[in-house]
Amino acid sequence: MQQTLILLKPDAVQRRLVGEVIGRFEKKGLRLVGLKLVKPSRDLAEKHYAVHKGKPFYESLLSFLTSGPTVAMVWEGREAVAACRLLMGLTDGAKSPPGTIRGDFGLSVQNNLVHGSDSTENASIEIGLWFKPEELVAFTPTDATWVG
Ligand code: IDP
Ligand code: MG
Repeated sequence: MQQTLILLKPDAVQRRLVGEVIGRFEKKGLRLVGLKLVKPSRDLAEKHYAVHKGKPFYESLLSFLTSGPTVAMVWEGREAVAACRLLMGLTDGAKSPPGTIRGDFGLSVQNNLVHGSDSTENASIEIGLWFKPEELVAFTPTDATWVG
């Protein structure tokens, strides 16, 4: 079963959208296996966004991610990586379709509420950055045979 790292970035917390956004992942049928509130250090933010080092928005992105509490989560389910990316929408809120998290709640490119791993390889790396193995809780949901 695939796992993916989802972050509710500081804008989602500040704008009180945590419950709304978590509800979308829950209702999709994904199962929550890890959850915590983190004020990311510069070191953690650098590691998380290492692929963007050198880009014009890199420093601003790090300031944004380290500016306040972020909700870090691991969600599990069939095709969880792609399913979560579809729920999130496109990077730019202004271009993201209605019905997606970014399309429904923002216009910004940077302050786009949510992060989701973009591949199973990156999911595994990112989960390792944000969570210790003992912080993830495996369980079988009672509706598993219905939801998939
Ligand atoms: P993604 O989050 O949709 O995977 P990435 O291209 O991996 O998008 O970029 C990581 C994050 O960097 C974005 O979610 C957004 O917060 C920020 N970002 C991406 N492109 C820009 C940009 O052109 N200007 C400002 N911030 C950006
Ligand atoms: Mg990305």
